[in-house]
Amino acid sequence: MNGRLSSSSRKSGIYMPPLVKDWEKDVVYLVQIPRAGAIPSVSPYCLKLETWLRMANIPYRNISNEFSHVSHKGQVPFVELNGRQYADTNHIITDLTKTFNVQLDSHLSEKEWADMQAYHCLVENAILWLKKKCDAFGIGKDTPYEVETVGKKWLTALSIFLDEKKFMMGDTPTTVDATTFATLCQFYYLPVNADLKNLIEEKRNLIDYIRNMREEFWADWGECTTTLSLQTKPKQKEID
Ligand SMILES: N[C@@H](CCC(=O)N[C@@H](CS)C(=O)NCC(=O)O)C(=O)O
Repeated sequence: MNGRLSSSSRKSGIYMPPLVKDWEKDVVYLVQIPRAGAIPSVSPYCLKLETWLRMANIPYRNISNEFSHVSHKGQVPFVELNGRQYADTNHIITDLTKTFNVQLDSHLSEKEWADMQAYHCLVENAILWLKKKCDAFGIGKDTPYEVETVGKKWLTALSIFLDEKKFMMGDTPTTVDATTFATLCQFYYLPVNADLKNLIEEKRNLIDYIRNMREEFWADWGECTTTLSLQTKPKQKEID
């Protein structure tokens, strides 16, 4: 981010009566569900977007949706910027990348960029589908065994792709890391499925990856999951 806002993208987002009435110019207000005890957010999308804002070094403030406020698309998280509302994490990331001239992915070659898109789809569409299936065990058509088998295959693919790299695309974090981290955390820190958690524990590189991302972007993890405050900042490195 170079701190200079692009004038063309100032007009994106849609006008909705803002939740934050006394908003400050060029500050992103991230509206998300309240904090939880084991993980900063039990919503993978909220954790993904907050992680991305930290990675992109964009000035933001958290606002609790108090389990009631939702975007014009009926979902959380959403953001407000300069009195306008932006919904859906992928669209928000695209818009804020332009608006704040974020350079997170700009070092990638075309081929790396294409790989990043493919892995983004694996993580967001496939693995998050998996979480929904796990949450709905006994309701859907797939048996727990079938869902776990698919899940193990995908998590193994992720581990093989990650290999010895610190972040998904190498030494430098990119957008796909926000999604990957937020998704892995759901399986690792929440009681979603014991077998899938065990698989993550067996794959040392997935554990190291979670640890690297926490160290890099969530040094206040312990503080925010203890105090449940939405206002903590990653001031100093802290890991347990
Ligand atoms: N594609 C959306 C998905 C967001 C989403 O599904 N959020 C959940 C909370 S984790 C939600 O608001 N669900 C309510 C609904 O979809 O009606 C995004 O990336 O922001």
